[in-house]
Amino acid sequence: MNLRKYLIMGSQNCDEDPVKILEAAIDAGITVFQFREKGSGALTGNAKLNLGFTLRLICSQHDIPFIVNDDIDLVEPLEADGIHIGQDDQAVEEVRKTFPDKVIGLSVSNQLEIDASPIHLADYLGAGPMFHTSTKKDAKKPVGPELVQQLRKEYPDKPIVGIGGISESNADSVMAAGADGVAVISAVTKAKDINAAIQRL
Ligand code: 3NM
Repeated sequence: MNLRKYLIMGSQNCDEDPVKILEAAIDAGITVFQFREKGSGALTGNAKLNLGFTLRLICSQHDIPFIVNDDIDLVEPLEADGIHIGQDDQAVEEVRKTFPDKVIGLSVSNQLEIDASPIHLADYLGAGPMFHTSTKKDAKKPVGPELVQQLRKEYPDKPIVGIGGISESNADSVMAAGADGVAVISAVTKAKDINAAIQRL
C-alpha cells in the first residue's frame, strides 16, 4: 500500500461537504484514505454509516485504499481494506484474528508503547503526534520526527507514517526521518486550495 499522502477525515473535520473534499483530495493525489468519524460533532448511527458508504464508494471508484479508524463494526459493512487502531482500542492480536487479510495500522507514541506492542502483527505504524495538533483533543505530547527515526532504526522494513500537526512546512522533516508517508487531517480539510496543499505536501 502506498502510504505517501495519507488523508484522514470525518465530517467533524470539514467546513464544507466531505464528499467534495475527498474528491478534490483524490484528484490532487492522495494515496490512501481513512474514515475517522470521531470526536465532538461527529455523526453516529445511520448517518455515520451512510457517509461511510458514500466515501467508500468514491475510494473504490478511484482505487484508493479505504481504512476505517478503530471502528471494528464498520469494517464489514463498508468493505474496508483495513483498520487503524490506537493504543486504547481493541488489542492488535484480536483484530488480526478477526481480520486475517485486512491491512492493520497501529498508532505508537513512545518507546514504552513500541516495546509493549505486537509490531509484527501490524502492516504499518502511525507515529505521533509529530507536532502540536489541535485536531485531536486527547493527543499526547508531540514527539517530533525523532520517533520516526527511532522506529526506522528498530524496524527497517516496517511501513511508517508520521501523524499529528503535519503541514506543508514540516512534512519534509518527517520524510527525512525515514517515514514512508505523512498522515494529515487539517492540512487538507482546512486548506483554502486543497489541490495546492496536497501538491506541496
Ligand atoms: N492521531 P492534524 S494526532 C488522528 O498522534 C490523530 O496518534 C494522532 O490531525 C496521533 O493533521 C491526530 O490536523 C490528529 O494535526 C491529526
